[in-house]
Amino acid sequence: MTTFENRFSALTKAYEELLGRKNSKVALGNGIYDKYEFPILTAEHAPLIWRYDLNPLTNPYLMERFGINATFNSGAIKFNGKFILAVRVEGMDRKSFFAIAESPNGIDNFKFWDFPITMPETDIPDGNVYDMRLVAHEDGWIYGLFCTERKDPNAKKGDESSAIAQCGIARTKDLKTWERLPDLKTPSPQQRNVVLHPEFVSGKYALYTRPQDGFIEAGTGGGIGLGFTDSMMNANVEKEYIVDEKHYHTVYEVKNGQGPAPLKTPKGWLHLAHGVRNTAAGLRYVLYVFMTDLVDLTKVIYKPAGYFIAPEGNERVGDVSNVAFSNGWILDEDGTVFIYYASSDTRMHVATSTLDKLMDYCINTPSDGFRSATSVERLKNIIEKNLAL
Ligand code: M1P
Repeated sequence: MTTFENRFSALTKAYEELLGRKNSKVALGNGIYDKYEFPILTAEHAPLIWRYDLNPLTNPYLMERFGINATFNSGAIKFNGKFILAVRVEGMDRKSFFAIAESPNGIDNFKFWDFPITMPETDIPDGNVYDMRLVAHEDGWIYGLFCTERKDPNAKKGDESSAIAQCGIARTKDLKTWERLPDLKTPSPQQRNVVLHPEFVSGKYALYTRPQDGFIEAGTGGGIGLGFTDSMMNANVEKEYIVDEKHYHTVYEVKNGQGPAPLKTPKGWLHLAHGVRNTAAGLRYVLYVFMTDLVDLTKVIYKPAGYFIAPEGNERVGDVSNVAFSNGWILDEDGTVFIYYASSDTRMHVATSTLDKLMDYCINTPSDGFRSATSVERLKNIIEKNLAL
């Protein structure tokens, strides 16, 4: 056998084994959700037809021609009976793009479609695009809202890092053909983590925003905001109302951001968000949940203290270590919630729960008292009740 034939046969075998691998729940868990043994998508899940020129004449050594660095921060939707992720795929050239991966059961056998998404551009080309939130809006379109990043035109000579992040908007009916709409306009100089609410609110589109001063720092604009626009064709939010603020000595003291679109429950809208705090080892990103009023979307009605999902074990290590990030979840017909989260800007995982469990967690977990003494009081309350049983 030639070098090409040997490598092709070994690569195909390894790839098929990876895609066919069954995933199982990690034993015991915390009663709120179950994590799973394996990541659901890694760079190695990228199809061989992406990574290699498979012609022995032009690639006799069967070398990688288009290296994939990571597969993370994915939007999610159930579509035609399949669990669909709009994955942030990052090449070795550091550019991110979107590609659809689908699974029959939501926990394993995720397979990329042959072609990545061809995302049309606006008049100002995107430098990098990432973190798409997929939302089936009641207007009949599926929207993909994502971050579009471009070099800051006012960057000083020699500054090749300063960038401006804004919210790109596209819509589709089939997840294959995408229509790009103008970027969102808001009063904030930068925007990331913008998410479309799935229902009209008083006839308007509602958008969760994250006003921020700089490319990295949320600064004075920190918090998850909410704004309204008459149309998505020229989306323009004139005022942002802060729904969930940053707060001293919490897991979201530096910045936070809405995850996927909230899920409607009988008791309120259920939100998944990420919170960021600083440490001597750098920023730490964790996920937390809260609920807002069904009518007044700016009113937080339940918010458990602390984090819901944090990076653990191998999840803690990657390109940007100590990060858990989510921009996709799926509520299935039977009430199961598939929570898709990425670890350390490197790979995708799933955790499963139910709408009932998540509501119970939100409503019955004590909220943050913001001081050590209040945490001790909450703990004593639980202990006393248990000892009285
Ligand atoms: O590197 C961690 C995350 O950083 C950004 O999130 P935020 O805007 O909240 O700081 C994003 O670039 C995100 O993609 C990334 O996972």
